[in-house]
Amino acid sequence: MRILSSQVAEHVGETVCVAGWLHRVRALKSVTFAVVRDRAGLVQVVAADAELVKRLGELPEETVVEVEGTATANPQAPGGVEITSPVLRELSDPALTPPFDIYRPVVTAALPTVLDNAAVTLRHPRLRAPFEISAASVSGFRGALEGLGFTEIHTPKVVSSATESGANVFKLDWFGRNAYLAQSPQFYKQTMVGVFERVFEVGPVFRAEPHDTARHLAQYTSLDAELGFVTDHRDVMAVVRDAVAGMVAAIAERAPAAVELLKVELPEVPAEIPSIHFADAQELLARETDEDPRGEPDLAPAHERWLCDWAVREHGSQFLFVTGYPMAKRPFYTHPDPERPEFSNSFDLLFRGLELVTGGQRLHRHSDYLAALAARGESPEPYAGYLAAFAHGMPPHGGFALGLERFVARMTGADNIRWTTLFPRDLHRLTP
Ligand code: AMO
Repeated sequence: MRILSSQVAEHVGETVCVAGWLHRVRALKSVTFAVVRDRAGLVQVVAADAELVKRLGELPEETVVEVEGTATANPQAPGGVEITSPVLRELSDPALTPPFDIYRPVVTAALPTVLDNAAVTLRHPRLRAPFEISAASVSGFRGALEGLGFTEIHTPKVVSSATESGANVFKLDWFGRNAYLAQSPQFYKQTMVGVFERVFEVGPVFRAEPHDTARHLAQYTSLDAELGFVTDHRDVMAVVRDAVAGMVAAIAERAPAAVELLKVELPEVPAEIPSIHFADAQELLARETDEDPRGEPDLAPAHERWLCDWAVREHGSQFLFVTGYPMAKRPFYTHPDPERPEFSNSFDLLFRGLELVTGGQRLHRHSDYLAALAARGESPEPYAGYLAAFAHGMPPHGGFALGLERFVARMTGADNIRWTTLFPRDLHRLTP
């Protein structure tokens, strides 16, 4: 019976069979050591038989093999166990040599080489690890939201109108009609609050971002949630907190090897994440830095970084909510702050210097939507399907979206979110 490399130690003295990739072959005078890699890790195989030694000398690394032999304890072997007296079967053709040495612990290749050859280079344990953290994060997000009574939904990625303000939308031909790639599930998740009260979605979104930065992709994975019967944006922030805490806990639980390998420092998620109002953040920046951002409608990336450092110093938290962004910079569905209508009941969550989440309370009255669109000089016509939900009774609600690649990049210390994206799509990259 085939077992995983990590299970060999449990079968010392028995015949075992392991399948994987020939990770490394090292010939000594009398024996040859081969290391086989499978999804669970590595196991050493010791060949003494002259014919097998010769064959191992010829077989290129990355060839897919099956090895049957005796599980033998050896304190000197990695993991304290190895497979001796092996019989080796090739399960595929001899492999081509990878574009760079994927067997050395340190990654020496530059990002473009890694991305151009992702199907092979991501086999490097250090390059694969962020995706194990990514999978654990999504699992944690799902678990946290399901625990809070949210229903998972799947909404169309080809849509008939833009959802997020701005021109960064991909247009395509849909049987002769104009269509767009969804920038977010915003409209659909709000609409589904009218059906399920609480919904979430994990899916791809598309942004025709013309800028070439280490934190923007043209396609990324958005973790979205939306819930009804909120008092204001603070109820949404409490859900963000629980979702992020669930994600961090799931990384520790489900991806301990990746955490260890990448030396990930998992952050504490405070029971209540500190928050600062946008206007107060600007005052603080004006008072304590050389810059005076007051009057600007948004925070610059450098301001976000400074505020994150401030949150660590002041509150001992690596997470910081900035609330109350000016209405002028937020999409038309945003709910204003009833006390100060030039500001919104919205927020961003900053983490280790970067915006990770955007969210807020939404308008929920049909008449408010008509007024908001009119104020922006927009016709309600393209939004008819969306607006219908509000005409049929919609509770006060709000929600948020978290960018998965950014989350994993910040978690693993990657300097570019392309290290945490399997096949990045951006200004330049459409293949592989
Ligand atoms: P927003 O446009 O701010 O909000 O996006 C939410 C989060 O998604 C991530 N993100 C990106 N990640 C990679 N590449 C990009 N080009 C990119 N753009 C955004 C960020 C960001 O915080 N509908 C609203 C959310 C809501 O209010 O529910 C929205 O999409 O982490």
